[in-house]
Amino acid sequence: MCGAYTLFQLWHIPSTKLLQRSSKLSKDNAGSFFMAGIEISTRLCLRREMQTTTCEIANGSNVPIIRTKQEASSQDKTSTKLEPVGAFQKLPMVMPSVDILYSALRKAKRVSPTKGIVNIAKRERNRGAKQLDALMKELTVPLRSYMENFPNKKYLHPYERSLIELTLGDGHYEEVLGRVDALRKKIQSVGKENASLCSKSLSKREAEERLSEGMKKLEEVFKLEGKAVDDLLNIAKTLRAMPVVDLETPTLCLVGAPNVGKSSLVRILSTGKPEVCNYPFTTRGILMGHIAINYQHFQVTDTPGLLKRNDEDRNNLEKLTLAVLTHLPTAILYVHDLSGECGTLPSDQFITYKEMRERFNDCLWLDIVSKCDLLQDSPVIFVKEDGNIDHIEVERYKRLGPDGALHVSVKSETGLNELKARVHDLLVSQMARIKSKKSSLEG
Ligand SMILES: Nc1nc2c(ncn2[C@@H]2O[C@H](COP(=O)(O)OP(=O)(O)OP(=O)(O)O)[C@@H](O)[C@H]2O)c(=O)[nH]1
Ligand SMILES: [Mg+2]
Repeated sequence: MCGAYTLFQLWHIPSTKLLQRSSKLSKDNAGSFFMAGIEISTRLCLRREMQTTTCEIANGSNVPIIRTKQEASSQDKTSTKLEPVGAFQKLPMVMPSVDILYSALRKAKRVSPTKGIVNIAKRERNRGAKQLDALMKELTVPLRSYMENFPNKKYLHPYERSLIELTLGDGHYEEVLGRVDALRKKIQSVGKENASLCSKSLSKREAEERLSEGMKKLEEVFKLEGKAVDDLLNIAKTLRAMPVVDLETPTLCLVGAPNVGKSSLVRILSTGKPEVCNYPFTTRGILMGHIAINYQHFQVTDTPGLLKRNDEDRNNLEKLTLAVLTHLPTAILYVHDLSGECGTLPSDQFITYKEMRERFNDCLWLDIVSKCDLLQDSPVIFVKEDGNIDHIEVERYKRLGPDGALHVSVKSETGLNELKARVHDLLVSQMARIKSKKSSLEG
């Protein structure tokens, strides 16, 4: 008997259904399954980073293509594999702009003039200049701290960099930080200008007027541009909510065309409960789950489906899948649906599969033909003598899937025990790879 802990972390375009589902990862996640004849009991693990979270994915085609093919797999996998991730969990807390403003106004108004100034006009202009200076500082200090503590995107792990681009939209992160900094500079200049004017007042009345005008101007500027701070707050919330990935923990990544049964298999392999529906792109983001077998910890990610098309035409959901494969040390469980149910022709699945296989050829890999309850028994392949090799390969694929693929069915439970056993082996091999990579880097 061995323990297994599983919990799922969702990261996807919000849908009410998913949000509801994602918020109740609770005791009903507990369960058990059999692997290679051994019963594996599953329990809930309450680690903070395994909590279910959601975030929005940017729409539109303005998001850059993730680096492609050899560039992606060779460079990123080798050079960045063990770089730290987790920058999103260290982001500073951002105060809503309205809170910054009202707290700054309150504090500034409490500032009294320097003691010992007897002349009333002098005292008043001293008070005015000091209050305007205080207001300027109270408004700019938090903004400066955000500028210093939000990481520069270019120093992030490439996986986190991709997440920023794909979830927020390309350039949005930098644009918002730029607006926050511009606001800081504007407040600084308006504050200095008005404090200086106030300090030159010739009478008490003039000093009072200049103080009041200065306060009003600073307030106006902050109100006008303060949305930048609120946008930054939303960015921080979104990024902080992203699933925490541990680069040293073996990860199984389920990949395949939309609607082929990836999430259904994830539900079998872990106690995570991603949504399963009979339409493409049900899974609208990366779902990060955890399994522990024999006291070993593994991560599982369910990903959006990949269609047969060029990278330039891929939507952000597909790009997320590629980002995971490109930047995380994953083993791949590639799911093929030959039943005709999923909406992508087997011949098209074959083309995408070949491309992915070539692109991520360093990854440990397991092929699964899903929904085998819908397939005819004992498929027979008739090969004509004059058949062209490519054609034979496709025909063979359409009936059997790739060589060595395991045929499984979630519905009839065919092949599931073998699948679990093979997944375990795969993840253990992935663990050995990670360890050897780590020791070669350390040595
Ligand atoms: N007959 C049969 N149907 C299955 C099997 N596995 C999954 N399905 C059905 O296939 C449909 C798609 O399943 P999902 O698990 O949501 O597929 P997916 O690949 O995660 O889909 P996307 O998230 O949209 O990419 C659902 O209607 C499932 O009930 C199976 O073994 N047999
Ligand atoms: Mg799915």
